[in-house]
Amino acid sequence: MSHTASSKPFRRLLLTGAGGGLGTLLRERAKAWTDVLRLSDRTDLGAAKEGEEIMCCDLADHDAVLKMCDSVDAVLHFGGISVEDKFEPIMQANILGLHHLYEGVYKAGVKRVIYASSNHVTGFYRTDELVDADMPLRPDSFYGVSKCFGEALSRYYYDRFGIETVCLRIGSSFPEPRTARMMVTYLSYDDFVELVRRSLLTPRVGHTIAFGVSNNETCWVDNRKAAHLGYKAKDSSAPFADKFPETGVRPDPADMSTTFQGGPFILAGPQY
Ligand code: NAI
Ligand code: 15L
Repeated sequence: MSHTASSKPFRRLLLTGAGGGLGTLLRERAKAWTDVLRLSDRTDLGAAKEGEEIMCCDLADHDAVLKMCDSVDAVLHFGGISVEDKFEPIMQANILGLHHLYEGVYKAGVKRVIYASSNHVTGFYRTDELVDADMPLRPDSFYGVSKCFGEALSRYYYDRFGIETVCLRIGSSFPEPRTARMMVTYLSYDDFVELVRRSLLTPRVGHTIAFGVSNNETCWVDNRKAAHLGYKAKDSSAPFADKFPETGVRPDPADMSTTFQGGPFILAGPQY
């Protein structure tokens, strides 16, 4: 994972979704790991700053995605639809787009991808269950289903071609928790960056599923199968307890979104 031209571990990293919430954070923080940070999104990213190059495209554009992957050492894939939506846009960005990305990664000889999966691949587990990486997927939305596809596709590229991926099942990574549920799923920005750093720099990751949560008082996930990453959360949602004294969710038999870990995504899906 290292090269000799500079003290940084990578020569060129690709960051997709660079205009989004987590992408904007990584645009600043990932520069510590690479000589050149290649940024991509379908939205305008402004002018390239020092140490950056910009190659914007839509993930649904096959040829552009293949070009975007050329000459990169590893990919931080944070682009795509990040909430529940109609199936068509999710399919274009998160399913077709992901296939384009892995074709590009294969053709460019990229060795590792850090893939933004989501807690919504297991959102249909109840809030009194502890979920680990080997339990069957139980997506809670079309969005969650698309992230299951990403986990399966990356597994296939590892088994078939040895391309390593760390699938980060991110909880809720925002400056602070926004709801009582997020007191459980909160991942602070610093913990998020540390999890990404370890996912990139751990010498061998194979195909790893890691849950992205801070050290919150209530926890719905068991991260022991990602112990080789050495990730130890430093932050917690506890300082926000005054805002959300009813941490978690109070189950209400009349409202499915309170019974399952996926919360509002449970009811956001198709309205037939
Ligand atoms: P975001 O919605 O702020 O950023 C996503 C970016 O992807 C946007 O800038 C958007 O323009 C871009 N994008 C969407 N469709 C695209 C397409 N077809 N082609 C190219 N770019 C496209 O989301 P956020 O919060 O930054 O999340 C980043 C990733 O992490 C997403 O994949 C999301 O699903 C995942 N994630 C985030 C969580 C969080 O708490 N922030 C929780 C779980 C997963
Ligand atoms: C996600 O997967 C979304 O990308 C993010 O916007 C949040 O809604 C998060 O899950 C969550 O569950 O809070």
